Amino acid sequence: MERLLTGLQPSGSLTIGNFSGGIRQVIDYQKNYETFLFVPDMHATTVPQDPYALHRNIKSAVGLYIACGVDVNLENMHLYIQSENLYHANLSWILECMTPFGELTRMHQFKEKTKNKEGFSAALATYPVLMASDILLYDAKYVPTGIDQKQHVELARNLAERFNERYKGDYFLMPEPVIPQIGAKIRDLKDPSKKMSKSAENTKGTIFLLDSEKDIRKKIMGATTDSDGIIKFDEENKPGLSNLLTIYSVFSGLSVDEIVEKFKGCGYGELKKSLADLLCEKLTAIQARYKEIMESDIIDKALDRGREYTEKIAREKYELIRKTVGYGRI
Ligand code: AQP
Repeated sequence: MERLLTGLQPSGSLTIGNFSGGIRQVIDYQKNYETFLFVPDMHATTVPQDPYALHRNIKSAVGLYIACGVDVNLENMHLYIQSENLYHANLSWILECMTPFGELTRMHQFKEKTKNKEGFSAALATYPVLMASDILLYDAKYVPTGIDQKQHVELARNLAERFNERYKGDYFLMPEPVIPQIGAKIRDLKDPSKKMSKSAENTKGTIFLLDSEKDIRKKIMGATTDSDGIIKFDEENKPGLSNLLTIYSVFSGLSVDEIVEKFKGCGYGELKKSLADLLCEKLTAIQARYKEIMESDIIDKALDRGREYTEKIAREKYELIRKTVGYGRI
């Protein structure tokens, strides 16, 4: 079985954007690939985190993966926490030594996350290398992701190629990003020029998977649209409305064309109300499963099994790479 790998950082509570770009794809592909689904908790500390909240968000993220439909009973499903495996950071160091600093500071996410900020951590520049390490340690062929992380998977490809060329061997497999056709960038509901983010300062534009029905309705009904009143998918001129149509498609399984047809001649209010109903139905079902999962031992069992399995693979790869670069004794 070819390998597929992805992770969602526990830097806050997961959003419908994280569902759309990350979790949804794992659910679609989980039966066909050996799946490595991890919690990249080390990525979350690129910005300051409250330790208790971080612990809580890690467990919550795993609970949500499972509640959304990740099947921990599949033998080929491996769930684990990044920081419980020391080889991620060790390989990252080796790769960092092969990465020009300028390559990191030119990245879109670095520019976005440091805009108008001072005193940010060096890790905001280097975390894409840790992400490359997360991927390359396991010879993952496919990396499902939203559009924002595509450039980071490209860095992982560059590093794999650079290492293989420098040390003349097939040490790392070239990973490929897997971007969904629809929903690769869910936008902020209040400011559709931005992507929806779990750590956005204004939470009115973000729908969290654990939001209450009241909040979901309020956020959808208050979403920024435009004033021409015509329901049409046009990301350039109608980014707010197109975003709502995209979210509708992700959660209903209907194509955007089918949704436009369904709401032909209706006002934006009608579309918004129907979308709010749909999200409330889907998210309350996820929340009910989540509650049961959080009260059971499913999470710990899955994480223990995943840690044991993935640590062995990571250790073998790291030992090979460590010797190849000349670390330690002959
Ligand atoms: N708005 C989005 N639309 C589609 N996909 C998205 N992803 C994130 N936001 C959207 C995808 O979710 C997966 C996990 O991302 P992450 O949590 O590891 O990091 P992120 O991309 O930085 O997500 P956030 O929500 O924006 O987190 P913060 O606010 O902490 O930076 C990835 O596949 C990502 O593409």
